Amino acid sequence: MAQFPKLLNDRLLRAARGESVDAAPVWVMRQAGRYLPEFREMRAEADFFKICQTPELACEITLQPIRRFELDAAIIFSDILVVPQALGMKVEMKPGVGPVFDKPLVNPGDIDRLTIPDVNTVLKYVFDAITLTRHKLEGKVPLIGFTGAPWTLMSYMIEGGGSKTQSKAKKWLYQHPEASHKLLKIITDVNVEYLVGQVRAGAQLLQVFESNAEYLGPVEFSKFALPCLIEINRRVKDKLVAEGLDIVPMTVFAKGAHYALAELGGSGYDVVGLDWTIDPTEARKLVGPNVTLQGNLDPCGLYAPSTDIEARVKMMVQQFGRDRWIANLGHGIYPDMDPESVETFVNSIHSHTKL
Ligand code: 1CP
Repeated sequence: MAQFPKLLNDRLLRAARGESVDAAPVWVMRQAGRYLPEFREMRAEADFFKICQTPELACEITLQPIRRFELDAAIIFSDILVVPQALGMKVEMKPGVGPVFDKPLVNPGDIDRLTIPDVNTVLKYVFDAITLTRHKLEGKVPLIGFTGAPWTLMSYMIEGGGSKTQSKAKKWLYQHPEASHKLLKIITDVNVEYLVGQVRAGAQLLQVFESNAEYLGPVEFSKFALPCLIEINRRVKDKLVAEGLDIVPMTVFAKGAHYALAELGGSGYDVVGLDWTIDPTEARKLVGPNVTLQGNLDPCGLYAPSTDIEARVKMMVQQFGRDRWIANLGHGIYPDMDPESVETFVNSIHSHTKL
C-alpha cells in the first residue's frame, strides 16, 4: 500500500473505536457541496459526474470545506449513484432536479440488463481520487470513503430518481421478493469490492448510507436491508484482514430507522449514525454502550441564529456525552445554508467538549 503523510488529527478514528478524545470530533454530511460558493463556481463549469470522474476535481472539492473549517474529517467527493452506473445504468444529475436514470429497472427480468463490473477498473477513478486526496490532505484529518446501502441503491435503480413514496421499489419487495433478494445480492457484492478498494486506495473510515431506510418498517428492514448491511460490514473486514490491511471503522447511517436501532447496535458496525428525529439518550439505550453514535443536529437548526446553534450544541453534548460520539448533522446540509453557521457548529462542538 502507498505511504501517506502521518495523520495529525485522529479524533474521528479514536471516537469510532471507542477511545478517549481531547474533544469530540465533528464533520458535516454533504460538507463538500452547494452551500459553498467555491463549489458552485466549479459546478457551473462541469457536469456533476464528470467532476466525480476527474480525481483532481473531486480532490479539490473534498478539500474545500477542510480549508474553511476546523473539521475533523474529510469525505471523498462522489455520489452513491456511481454504483448503479458501474452496474451499467445511465444516470445524469440534472440541476434543480437531482439524479435521473434513463432506463430504471421495471420488471425482475431487467436485472439481466445489469453488467457485473470489474470494480477495480470501472470505479478506479474513485480510488484515484481517494489516493490523491490522502496525499493532498497532508495528514490534516482522516478521509472517509462511502457507498450507498443495497436497499437504498435498489430503490434509486427502480424509481429512477428521488421519490416521495418509494412505492415502485417497495412493490418489488412485496411482489417479487426473490428478485429483490437477487438484486440486493448483486449490489452487496459490488459494495464489498468497492469498499475494500477504497481502503486499499487510502480511505480511513467507511460510511454506508441507508438513506431510504425511512420508507421501510421493521419487518421489511429486517428481511431486505439489515442482512445486506451486516454482510457488508463482515465481508469488508474479513477481506481487509485476509489482505493484511488494517481494519478501518465502519459507520452505518440508516435514516429514519428508529425501529431498528437495537439491531443496528448489534450489527457489527463501529458507529451508528442518527437522524435528528431520535433523542440521543433514547438511541443510546437502544444501541447499547459499545458502539459510537454519530449525529444528530436537525440540519435546519443551522438556519437558527448563532447563539441558538451554540445552545443546541450544549444540549447535544449533555445528551451524547463526550466519548463514543462523532458530532454531525442528522442528514446532509442544504444548499441555501450559510457557511458561517457551519463554522459556529464546528467550533462550538469543540469548545464545549475540549478537555
Ligand atoms: O458528503 C459529502 O460532502 C460528500 C459527497 C456526497 C455524498 C456522501 C454527495 C455529493 N452525495 C453523497 C451521498 C448521497 N447521494 C446520498 C446519501 C446521503 C443522503 O441521504 O443525502 C444520496 C441519497 C445521494 C443521491 C443524491 N445525489 C441526491 C438525492 C436525490 C433525491 O432526491 O433522492 C442528490 C440531489 C444528489 C446530488 C449530489 N450529490 C452530492 C452533491 C454535492 C450533489 C448536488 C449535485 C449538484 O451539484 O447538482
